[in-house]
Amino acid sequence: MHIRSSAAASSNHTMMLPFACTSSRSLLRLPLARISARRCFVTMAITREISPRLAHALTLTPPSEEPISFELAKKQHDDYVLCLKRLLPAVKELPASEDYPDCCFVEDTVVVVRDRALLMNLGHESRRGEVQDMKQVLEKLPGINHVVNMKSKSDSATCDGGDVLFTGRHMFVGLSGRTNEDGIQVLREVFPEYEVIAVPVSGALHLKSLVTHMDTHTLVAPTGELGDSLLQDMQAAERGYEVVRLSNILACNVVAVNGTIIAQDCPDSKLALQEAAEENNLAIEFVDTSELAKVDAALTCCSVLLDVK
Ligand code: CIR
Repeated sequence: MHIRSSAAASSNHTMMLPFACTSSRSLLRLPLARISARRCFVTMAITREISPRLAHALTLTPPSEEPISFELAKKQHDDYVLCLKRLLPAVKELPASEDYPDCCFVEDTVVVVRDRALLMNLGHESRRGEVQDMKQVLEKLPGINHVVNMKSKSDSATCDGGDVLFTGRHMFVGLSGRTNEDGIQVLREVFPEYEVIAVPVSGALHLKSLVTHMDTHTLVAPTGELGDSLLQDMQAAERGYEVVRLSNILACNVVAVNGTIIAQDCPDSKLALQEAAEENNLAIEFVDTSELAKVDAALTCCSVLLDVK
């Protein structure tokens, strides 16, 4: 019961119970085919190189004493892209932009579900121009049949892709400093076949800074009250999610790709994640993007994942 042991790190174990519901035994009773059917399939990723002006990227937190190192950030980003290349048949890398210090955080620019792409009107004005290059790429991509601009649907709507957690069954959207109610309404309009659930976000930049998914039925979320209230707002248990609880928030941001999860190499959560991956019949690869975390970036933000035929 490894996941329960990570859950036990919560400050409030009683409240945790509805969400700490994965156990080796319950999963072992599930046929392997059913576990495999929960995997997230991806055919392609889009990434973008780090801007030479990364040092000017937005930050919520005061800049750390140690300034961000472009070289180290680039190496960490390159390692992440290499990892994607090992797992995916295609990775399209866009060149960096001098104009947009945050340009490598492509996840924020678009939400894609199969052949439909919704270009975001990003919450921070300084990042809005990043969408143009993504638009050009998507419009030329075979398999993408609809490219819609959020701005064309509503003038007041804003949303960052980092707030959109699409598990394959539900679309949870963070109501954050970057994403507003009108933005969530546009998502409902463009993806009407999915339930779009607004989730208030505090204490982090985006919803996915706090919670992500390993597969279509398993979330990764922080221990403690922060995770408890988030999971309650998401009605995670009622919607049939098992949850891996980790004490390190950065480690809760994982990327699910074709039966493998890519995760941050955080020593305090590594073992719990490894055990959780194994219990869910998933492989795991660890990377380090700690330098990008200095500008509030998580792992998911460095790619747009597509399932195009
Ligand atoms: C920003 O504040 O917009 C960037 N410095 C970080 C964006 C990270 N995006 C993400 O995790 N989805």
